[in-house]
Amino acid sequence: RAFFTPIQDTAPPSSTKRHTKIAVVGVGNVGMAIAQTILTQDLADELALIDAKPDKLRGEMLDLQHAAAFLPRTRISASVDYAVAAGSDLCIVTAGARQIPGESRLNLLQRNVALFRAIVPALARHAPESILLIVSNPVDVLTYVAWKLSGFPSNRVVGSGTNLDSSRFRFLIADHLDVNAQDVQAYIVGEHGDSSVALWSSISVGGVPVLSFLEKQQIPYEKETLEKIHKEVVDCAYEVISLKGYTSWAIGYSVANLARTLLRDQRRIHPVSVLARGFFGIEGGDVFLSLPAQLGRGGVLGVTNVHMTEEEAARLRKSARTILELLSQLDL
Ligand code: 6V0
Repeated sequence: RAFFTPIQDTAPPSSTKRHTKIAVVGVGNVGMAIAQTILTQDLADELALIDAKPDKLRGEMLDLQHAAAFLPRTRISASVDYAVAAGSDLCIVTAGARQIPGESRLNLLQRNVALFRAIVPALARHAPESILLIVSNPVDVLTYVAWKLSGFPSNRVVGSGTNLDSSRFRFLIADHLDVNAQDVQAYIVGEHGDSSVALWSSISVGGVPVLSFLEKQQIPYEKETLEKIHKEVVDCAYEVISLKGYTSWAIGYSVANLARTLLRDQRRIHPVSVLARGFFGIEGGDVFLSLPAQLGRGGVLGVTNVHMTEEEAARLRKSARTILELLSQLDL
């Protein structure tokens, strides 16, 4: 006897919401923070986890599955075989090698490129229509690598880039002005890392442009305070890592936020790593770095013509040169 008595002729109407599947590669601190945020925010019907360590992978899968009674219904699967990602709409890559003490950044990068050679073509084969969202560091370089290895059009390859740096920036400005971070519009662009660029000239709070407001009111503001806030954005990742060993919660929320915009076609603007050649005078080759981009179901829909001072644009081009320099040393 069936537990459930089916009612005949109940084929779902054709307008039923389509099935959404997300694959997360790498179930370390970052991958799991992303996975759990995706589950609590009900962003997918199906979540596929992939890692190279089968025991850790199965343990994490079971642990999440055991929360089913408290979560929106999501089918969770896990495998070391990329076939588990078949048909995914979004593939999030967080797999990365850990730095060996004394290892150069370039050597670590080269090892991550080797990992990507195993990961990206496999994802592209099993989920050929998906959007690739790269989180592993150095994220701008690895997003370029993923674009090359996938053969995907550039609008379907995005790096989480400075989305996280920008939310740290908004938090610090909000804290300084005692307002809500959600009312602060502020972007960090360029490289996710030391050469990132704070766009002070375009910051607004509740629609009020901050710098020109202060200038008009002849309120003296200290350039030093502004620079201190940007420096804090750059340094705070190092601080979290030195205190707890890794960063996870903020990157988890930030990537889940990107997943929502992409899969639900929210057309919101996020500072993320996109193919930036030709924008704001960036030249010298194909390079991925963060610009405020409009995202939706089609991936990257466009780049915002955000206001930049000549100094800010010059810093952005310098940031591009830093990444291009790394790319030129890569053995791809
Ligand atoms: P972690 O906890 O070491 O997890 C990495 C995971 O990747 C482990 O579970 C590994 O088993 C797995 N892995 C390694 N090789 C493979 C492979 N070939 N295939 C599948 N899985 C593999 O690291 P953590 O989760 O802390 O960080 C992951 C990556 O995210 C690192 O590169 C970080 O630098 C990067 N971050 C990027 C941020 C951003 O803003 N873009 C922010 C935080 C961390």
